[in-house]
Amino acid sequence: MKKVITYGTFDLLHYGHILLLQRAKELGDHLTVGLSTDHFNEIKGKTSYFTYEERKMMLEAIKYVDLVIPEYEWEQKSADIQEHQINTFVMGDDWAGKFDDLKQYCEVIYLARTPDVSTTSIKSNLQNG
Ligand code: C2G
Repeated sequence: MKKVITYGTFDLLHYGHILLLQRAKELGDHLTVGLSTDHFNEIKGKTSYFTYEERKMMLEAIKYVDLVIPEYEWEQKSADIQEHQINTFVMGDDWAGKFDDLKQYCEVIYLARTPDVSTTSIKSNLQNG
């Protein structure tokens, strides 16, 4: 079984997230998502609209997602990859190059971001009407 992992906040879930998850799942048979906890969001300088539990429930409802685990810190990825016997690590290409150190553990793939949609733009569009 080919196992894939990706990480993120996935707040205000939108089609850019879904297209990332769909393409990530196409790279294997099983997709694990490392979901940023509310505390890790603070470390990342993000505040999510939905709580970790709410975001986790929504991700678990997506047919491409097989397992959701908490992402507590930047440094946990190599341990996750080894513990979960991951073959492929995937991120959107806004992260291109940032996780190349993981190539010693698994395949690292950066997928093109979906243009013209982001949680930030959704929030600002709603605020500005
Ligand atoms: N994404 C995308 N297209 C968009 C928006 C997001 O492909 N229009 C992808 C991002 O590139 C990322 C994933 O969807 O791979 C989740 O996006 P975020 O929730 O914004 O994740 P981020 O805050 O970048 O967290 O340790 C890694 C971090 O947790 C990544």
